Amino acid sequence: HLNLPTRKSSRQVPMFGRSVEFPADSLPQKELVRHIETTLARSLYNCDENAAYSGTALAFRDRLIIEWNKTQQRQTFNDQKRVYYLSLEFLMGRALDNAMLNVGLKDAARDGLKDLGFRIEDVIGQEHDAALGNGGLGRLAACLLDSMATLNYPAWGYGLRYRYGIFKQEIVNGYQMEVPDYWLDNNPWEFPRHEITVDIQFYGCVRKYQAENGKIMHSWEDAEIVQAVAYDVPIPGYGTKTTNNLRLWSSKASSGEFDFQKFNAGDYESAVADEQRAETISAVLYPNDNLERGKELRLKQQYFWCAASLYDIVRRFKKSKRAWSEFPDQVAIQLNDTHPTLAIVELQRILIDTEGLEWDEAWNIVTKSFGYTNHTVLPEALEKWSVPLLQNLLPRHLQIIYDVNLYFLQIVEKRFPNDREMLSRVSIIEESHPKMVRMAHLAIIGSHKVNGVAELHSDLIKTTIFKDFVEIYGPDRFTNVTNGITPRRWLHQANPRLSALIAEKLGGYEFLTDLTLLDKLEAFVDDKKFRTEWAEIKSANKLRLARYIKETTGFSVNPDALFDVQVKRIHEYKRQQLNIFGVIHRYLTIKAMSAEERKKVVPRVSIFGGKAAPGYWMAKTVIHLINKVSFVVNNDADVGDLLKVIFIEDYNVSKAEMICPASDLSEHISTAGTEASGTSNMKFVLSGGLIIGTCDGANIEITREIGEQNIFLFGTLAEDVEELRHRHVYGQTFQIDSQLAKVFEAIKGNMFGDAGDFSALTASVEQHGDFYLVSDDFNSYVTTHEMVDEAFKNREEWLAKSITSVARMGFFSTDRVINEYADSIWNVEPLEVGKD
Ligand code: T68
Repeated sequence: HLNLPTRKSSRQVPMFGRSVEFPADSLPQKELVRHIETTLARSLYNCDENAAYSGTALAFRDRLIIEWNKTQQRQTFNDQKRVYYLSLEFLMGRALDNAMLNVGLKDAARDGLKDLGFRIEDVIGQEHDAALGNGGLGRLAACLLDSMATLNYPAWGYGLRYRYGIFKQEIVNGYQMEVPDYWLDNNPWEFPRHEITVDIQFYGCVRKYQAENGKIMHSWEDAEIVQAVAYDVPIPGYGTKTTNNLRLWSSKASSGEFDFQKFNAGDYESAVADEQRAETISAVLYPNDNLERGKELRLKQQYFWCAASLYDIVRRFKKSKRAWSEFPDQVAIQLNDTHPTLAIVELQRILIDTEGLEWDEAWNIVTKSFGYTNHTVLPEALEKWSVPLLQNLLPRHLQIIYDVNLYFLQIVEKRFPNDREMLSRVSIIEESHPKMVRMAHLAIIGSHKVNGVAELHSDLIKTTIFKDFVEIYGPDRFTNVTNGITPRRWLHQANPRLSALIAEKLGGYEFLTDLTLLDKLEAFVDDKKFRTEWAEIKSANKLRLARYIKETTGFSVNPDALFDVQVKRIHEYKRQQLNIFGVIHRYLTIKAMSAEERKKVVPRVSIFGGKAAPGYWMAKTVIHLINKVSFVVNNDADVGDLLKVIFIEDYNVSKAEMICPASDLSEHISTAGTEASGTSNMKFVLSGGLIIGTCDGANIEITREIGEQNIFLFGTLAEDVEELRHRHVYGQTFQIDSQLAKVFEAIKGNMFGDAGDFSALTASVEQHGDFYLVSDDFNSYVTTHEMVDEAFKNREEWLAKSITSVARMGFFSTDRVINEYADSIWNVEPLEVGKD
């Protein structure tokens, strides 16, 4: 790092009609002005916020590039084992703020921008989120990259460079509308590498031939070719020079594809159509989370990205001229869910078809190299691809899959003779019509380690969906790595004042790279001044959110009310419907109160945010109901400040950075056993918010760390879910909770507009077996919220819980997560900076 003193802003420079001389120690300012005037060819006289953003980004980018080049050189020269993180999603959010904090010159940039007449927050706000992901899975990938760089691991991310990220959500008359997110114009954070291209094959057929040595070989022929072009994104670490690489592939017609024959024959249109078809592969991110739909284009995306990444990884390995047997000593490939499972098959194909290795030797290398992370037990989210689809698109891969399956089933048959049921249960091929390839089975068989993302989840996969595989391989193939978050973004960047207050108490910012140091905060729980400042920071964060709500929705909320937040993808299993039914119950309760009773009510703001998959009708209905309730409640003068309901449009990473630090309470209320981990629960607690939640995912470990007295748990336990579901369907009578029944009466009485609009929501509970146990958990949910109200009345107690919880969150850093992956799955060492 350049260790430059930060400059006190010596004088204000008016925006217009000035000549400026910049002090020499204001490097960012000098550099950004140079970029505005030269790179952007703009004069300072017409420099708007957007140009100020571009100039600042370019100035910081320059610094990253230098470290990035050095890091890559050092890693190449050192030639030790590298990690390759394959993820179809990287939900990066904004990069400038992160770059400024990592380079360590944010204060200097603030001063420099101020001199030019800009507030740094406004400039940061100009950046378009890089939103190449749906939710938790994509954001986890981004947090892991941050930690790998910070801990100096030689690591690459590989993904797709979608032209359109996750859609932008607009709420029109209470309904979600989807608007395309074209984000690539003026993106200073990516570097096209037009010289790094890979030809990717699709379709065609397989030819058997006899090689010179007499061996029978296979070649994939007459395939269509699409070109993959690399785009690189620098990933700076915090407090280190290490700057790793995220390589995103973009699809392009290969020069052969843009058919000059056709072109010259005057068939210009069809030549261009071919080109567009190739570019379609990386055009759009699929907007489903926890649902698989089996679309051919999605499969094309997966293979395109896996094949390009594998080619790159193999090319890099081959430069070292090592024997193939050393591949697993040089390469660890982690599969973020089953989306990259074809990489397993592709590596086997390269080794046997191109490199001429024997099957067993190749397969041994493959399984030693791969690890697979599972993120869900929901059956509708487990990937399956139809055999005919694969046969057509990737004929050679299908053959290899069948061979892998055959050898695997032979082993199973030997160990469990005569257990035919077992064979059909664990087979990669599901014998349905059409036959389907079960990607999770392939991922398990092709990896040396499989991990879940929280303790309960890792136990569940071992006892339910992957039970047979535990019997076959033994328990050692399965492990747990509980998720985390990067404290750089989710504490230091999102909540700078809290970070500064903690640093003041702990005597520095070391906690940002060793989060367990937070435990030293407990010593200050009773420190009056500290508590006051802590409370003041929360208030300021709430005030900022209140202003944002006013600007964007027009509704005024009382910043002293309890801010109760649920922001995440909208999904029935996450139970936003439980939350909004609870809000309606609260509204009805207040309406029925006397003036005297109302004086005791703790004012609340219920805040929702999140996107529904465009084709997920139930989820869209939930959004519609929230918005209708919001309209009715917020315009009811009789209720006033006692209750407000807000839906924040277009929830994304940068909004999360504003929302998390502003919550008093956040909701993580999935039906027990359905949420693999959850990571926003960690973000809220790390910013001093409390949680209401079920015994699900990482909530359980959060409870263990922070203490039961500091969290509001409620609801059915995972072990009881199945029995209840069974009773709902086969029991004599299904009695809906009486308080929930009143909520449904209100909805059916058209209190929130046409009841017909919401009949699917009530029917799902009353008529369709209440699969998500909304009725079963309703009473305990409402009662627990009453406890929350009581607790919030005692501000001092609440503050103590808040501080204690933060102090005990050390475990949930992705730094810990990465070290666990490195030790127990990848077997990689950091490459110490300055030791080359
Ligand atoms: C989430 N999964 C889990 N999936 O739901 C969450 N799925 O519990 C966990 O904390 C998080 O992963 C990180 O482990 C997802 O976010 C998806 O977004 C997704 C996208 C495409 C296909 C399937």
